[in-house]
Amino acid sequence: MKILVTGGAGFIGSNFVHHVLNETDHSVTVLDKLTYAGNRASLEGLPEGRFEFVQGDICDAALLDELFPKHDAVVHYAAESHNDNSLDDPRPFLDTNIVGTYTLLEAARKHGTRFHHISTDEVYGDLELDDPAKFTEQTPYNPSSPYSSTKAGSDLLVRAWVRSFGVQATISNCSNNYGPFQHVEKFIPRQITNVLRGERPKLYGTGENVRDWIHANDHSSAVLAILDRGQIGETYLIGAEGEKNNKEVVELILTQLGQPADAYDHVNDRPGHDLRYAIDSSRLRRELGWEPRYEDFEAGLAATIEWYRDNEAWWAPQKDATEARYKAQGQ
Ligand code: NAD
Ligand code: TDX
Repeated sequence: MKILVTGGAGFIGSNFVHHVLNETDHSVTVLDKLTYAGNRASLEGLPEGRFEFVQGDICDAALLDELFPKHDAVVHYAAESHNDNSLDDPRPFLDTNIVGTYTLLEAARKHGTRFHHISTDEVYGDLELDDPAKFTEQTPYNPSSPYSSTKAGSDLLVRAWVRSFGVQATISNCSNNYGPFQHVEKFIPRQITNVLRGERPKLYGTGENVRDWIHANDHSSAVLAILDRGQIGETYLIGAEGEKNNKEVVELILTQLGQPADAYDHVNDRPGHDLRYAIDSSRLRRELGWEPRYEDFEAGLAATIEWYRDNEAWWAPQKDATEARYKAQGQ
């Protein structure tokens, strides 16, 4: 297959591109606008004959008309992805997440292209800390932030284009990813790079908020399984039983880096901060036979810390501007 990967210079998209080129015979074209979150350096050293990079915007219908007929499938990762940025300026989230997804769906309809839409568990809102239930494919949509509401809107567009126009699409909603190539604005890389620079980690509010962590490579293997064997029109939840509260994660990072576990600061909480996410991925496991390979979070975190230690040249150029933005928000 020839796969067009939107947002392939971002965190999870670049992990997917490496995964596909390592694990299959498919070839890949990345379509990426290279916003502040995209990094060409995340795609270095890939086999030339099977990999191509196109810089461009998913809202550019004429460019999509050129690219779609040359590909068998499109996997759509491109998005504005950071909740804090969406609270500061929601507009780019509407443009890329809503209008961009609409533009891609119209191209998929016109060219009859298989389409896989990457989404998030945040479309379901949040859970109480002691709620025994987890999100399933049947959980009603209830997004909280401008980011998650635009992702929810994009999911609904995909469902409508399947039902109304017969577009050959699937959707996946995944929990929080960690691993190499994640922008330092996000929680885990921010804290690792703070400690590596001699700064203290910054915990929003009390730190009791729970996220359900999955390694980006496990997300990639799940997406490949859905592309291969998923049922058109269906939604699959992706998760790896990785619930941890933010305080526990910061303490692990500090300990693994040889610091006292309490050497962090509490900073302003995120407005509207979702309390807890938890994924029930039994449909994906049962119907498509998928299993996560990186189930030991502490080992995965240690490897991620090593990656940031070894790749300061990759993250250092983003760090000062990111911290300046957070400082202005008291975070
Ligand atoms: P990211 O911010 O690291 O990367 C986004 C990429 O999209 C960047 O390379 C950026 O340049 C590109 N992009 C942005 N706007 C574009 C446009 N208009 N045209 C073309 N390219 C554009 O994001 P990420 O964390 O890798 O997330 C990727 C996808 O996975 C998103 O759809 C996100 O909603 C979803 N997701 C993320 C997580 C997570 O934990 N990070 C969890 C579940 C789902
Ligand atoms: O400095 C910080 N301190 C802190 O306590 C930052 C940056 C975050 N946090 C908290 C907020 C969240 O409870 O850590 C948790 C994780 O924060 P983020 O990394 O911003 O992720 P989150 O808001 O949970 O969203 C992520 O997972 C779902 C991705 O960014 C989304 O793209 C994805 O859809």
